[in-house]
Amino acid sequence: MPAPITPDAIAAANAPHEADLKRDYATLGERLSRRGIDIDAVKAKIAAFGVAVPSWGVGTGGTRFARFPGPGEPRGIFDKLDDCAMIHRLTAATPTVSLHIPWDRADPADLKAKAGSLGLAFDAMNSNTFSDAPGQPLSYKFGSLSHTDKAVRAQAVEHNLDCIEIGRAIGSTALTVWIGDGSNFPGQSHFSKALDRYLDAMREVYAGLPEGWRLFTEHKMYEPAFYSTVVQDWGTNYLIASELGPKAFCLVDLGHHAPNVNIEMIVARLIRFGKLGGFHFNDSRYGDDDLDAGSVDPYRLFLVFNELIDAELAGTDGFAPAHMLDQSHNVTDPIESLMASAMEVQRACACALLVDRAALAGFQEANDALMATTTLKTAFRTDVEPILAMARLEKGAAIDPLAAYRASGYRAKVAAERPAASAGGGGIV
Ligand code: LRH
Ligand code: MN
Ligand code: MN
Repeated sequence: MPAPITPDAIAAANAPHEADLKRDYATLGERLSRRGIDIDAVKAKIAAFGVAVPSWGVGTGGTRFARFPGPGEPRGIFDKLDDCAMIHRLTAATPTVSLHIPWDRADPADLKAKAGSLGLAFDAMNSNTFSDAPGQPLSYKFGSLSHTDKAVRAQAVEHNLDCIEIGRAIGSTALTVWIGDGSNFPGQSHFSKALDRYLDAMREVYAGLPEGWRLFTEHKMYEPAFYSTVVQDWGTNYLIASELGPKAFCLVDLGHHAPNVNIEMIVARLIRFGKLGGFHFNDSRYGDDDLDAGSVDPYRLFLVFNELIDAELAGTDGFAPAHMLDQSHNVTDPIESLMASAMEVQRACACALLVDRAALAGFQEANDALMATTTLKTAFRTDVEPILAMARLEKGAAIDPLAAYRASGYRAKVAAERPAASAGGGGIV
């Protein structure tokens, strides 16, 4: 096991930056107080904010064409948890890990013990019926929960119930279901019958939810199916969550929409009807690119958080969306990318907390379009880095996590212990 970075090493990395940070924080605090904002209150919110790391994100994902593994690729879930712990120690922003079964299958007692020893807990479980596990009796080539064959559907239901069992044993309280079911040719699949079969199967999964659990259904417009997809957009997802019942909610993966779709508005709609379950944060330019959160369009991420903070301040009943990352890394060290993304999500949240909501409401009422949009821009343009860094410092994390990570030599250490992974074909979707 690699030596995790110690509090002393983090303190040593922080020492040369501390005085500057304190000055920057005080200056920003003064500027914000002129706007009627208490910087310490914003910092407290950020300190309490966490986003889950996807276990699959700490490995090199690859594309449909190739995978170029980096040094020190995790060999399995226990190595992945070590990497996740590194991310959390340096950022104090990722206290939980979201597992994918069967990729992360292991004895639940061992999973729980390992995570506990690293100070981590588990977020939503993710089932996988979009690929065939070795030795699996029936194939998902033509679908899973919506398959025409009842036996395949039953196998997929059983897998989801199994994920719930594992989740229950390790302290998770949610199951995320994304299926790749769909068709490649017009006429290949009967749209309504496929959806009905999916709903029937999901009713069985829903019936297996333990007390206090939530079920997240995740939509995605296309891929791997290229003509039609069973759970293709937020509208269908909303209908599904409504059909299933009060424990079912929609999960919004930012990369799963048509180009130009107004994602923040979808978020607002789902909030309005009490069906927003949570997020898979990432960024994209073309499709489900799974790029680092906020790396392409940070303003969109901010606009999503603008809706979330608006709902939180309005005291929307039972509002508790799950925040998770879902990324795939091909050209960066995954630990660095995940740290950067967690901080981008925090940044979007902090900026959204700075929006002058009374002013915005006034401009909206008065139809003052320019001042309304300027109100959002004023918040977005504020450099909140001192708030994020101070929250990290006070929690024993790094002022500059990327620099501290590079200085730690962690990647070289794990590369010495973990055998080099072989390059190969396509990765995850
Ligand atoms: C599908 C998806 C879904 C899967 C993950 C690996 O594209 O976003 O969340 O579980 O990728
Ligand atoms: Mn996703
Ligand atoms: Mn995806």
